[in-house]
Amino acid sequence: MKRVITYGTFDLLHYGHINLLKRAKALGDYMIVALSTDEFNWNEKQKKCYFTYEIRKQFLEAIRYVDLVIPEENWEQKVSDIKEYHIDTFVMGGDWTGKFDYLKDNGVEVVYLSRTPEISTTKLKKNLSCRHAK
Ligand code: C2G
Repeated sequence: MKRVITYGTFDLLHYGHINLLKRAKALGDYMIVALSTDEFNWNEKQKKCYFTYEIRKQFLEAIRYVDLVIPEENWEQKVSDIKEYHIDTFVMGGDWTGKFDYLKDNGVEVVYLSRTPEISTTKLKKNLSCRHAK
């Protein structure tokens, strides 16, 4: 059983996220998503999520490609996650290319998948707020 892990905020879930999760799952048999907590998002990524961690977790757990959702609370946990969950493949979108190559030293394959170009949570928020203003 090949085990895959990926990390992210997944706020205002959109087809770019689904595209990523679908391709990541295709790399193995069991996929874990480490979902950024509200505190981690705010303190480390200056992201204020529209949906709380619990709601974002519910969304992800409803996706057929996702087998388990765990909290992402800090940048450093990736090494221990890989050990604790016996991960074979670590996957991230292309905007992170090169940033996690060090994880190869822990015996995992590191894969960066292309981002879906025309969609982002930031763009969604902007478009929705403009539409509301009219
Ligand atoms: N993504 C994508 N295409 C998009 C938008 C996002 O492929 N149009 C991918 C990102 O590359 C990432 C995943 O979807 O792999 C989740 O995106 P975010 O929620 O923006 O995650 P991010 O804030 O990049 O957090 O420790 C790693 C961080 O937690 C990653």
